Amino acid sequence: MPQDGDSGGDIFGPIKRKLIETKQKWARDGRLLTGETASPAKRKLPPGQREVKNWPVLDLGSHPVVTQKEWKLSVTGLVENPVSWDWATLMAQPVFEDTSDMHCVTAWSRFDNRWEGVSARHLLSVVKPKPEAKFVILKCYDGYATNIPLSAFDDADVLLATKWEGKAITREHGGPVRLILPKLYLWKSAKWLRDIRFVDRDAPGFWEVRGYHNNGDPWKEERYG
Ligand SMILES: Nc1nc2c(c(=O)[nH]1)N[C@H]1C(S)=C(S)[C@@H](COP(=O)(O)O)O[C@H]1N2
Ligand SMILES: [Mo]
Repeated sequence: MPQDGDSGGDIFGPIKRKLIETKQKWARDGRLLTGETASPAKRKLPPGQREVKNWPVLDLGSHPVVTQKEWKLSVTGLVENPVSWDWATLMAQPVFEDTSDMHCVTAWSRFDNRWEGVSARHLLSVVKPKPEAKFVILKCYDGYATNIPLSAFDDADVLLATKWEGKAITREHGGPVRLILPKLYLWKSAKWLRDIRFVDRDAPGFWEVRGYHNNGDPWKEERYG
């Protein structure tokens, strides 16, 4: 008696029968199965990183008190239009929103952070760096500094962030304004941002002169240099 799904081999002929047998063997062998799943737990992290759900605080230990009223950002150096922005001027710029990941050199990563602020590319369109400008030096209200190639600063996911997950960035995380540069380790994302300077020669910052890598790409594991 023919079973369901068995429409009687004879009408197919020997060639088709061979084909079906081959496919059946593949099915038994699990051919083309990767053993991977699309589960979120398998989402790719840079080498040596582990995922955290909280947001750790890391800095030199002093959390400067900078109110929105006191906050000022100067953008100088090799640019056509140097600017000094106060809070009201910053708020008058186009709002930029983006979701990105954070990778800290101390091996934690946090996926899908929703940021709001002013995009680096908008800032660049306002100040217009000169062709000689190759690096960006960031200085902060706690005395911290870090250096970034202009090519990394000039990216679609870089911003002067004022909000995280819809709320003002807290003082401990660098509020009122910090940089967010998702493609490099988080030490490049300067908190309590005060000064951005465009220069032609690189000037390693606080951690870069203390053994951290000058560039800091997590996917290349550029932790120490
Ligand atoms: N102004 C300033 N920015 C800073 C630092 C700092 O000490 N001062 N630490 C850096 C380092 S080493 C890290 S890992 C991140 C931590 O940011 P978070 O505390 O918001 O997680 O800030 C970076 N930006
Ligand atoms: Mo760090």
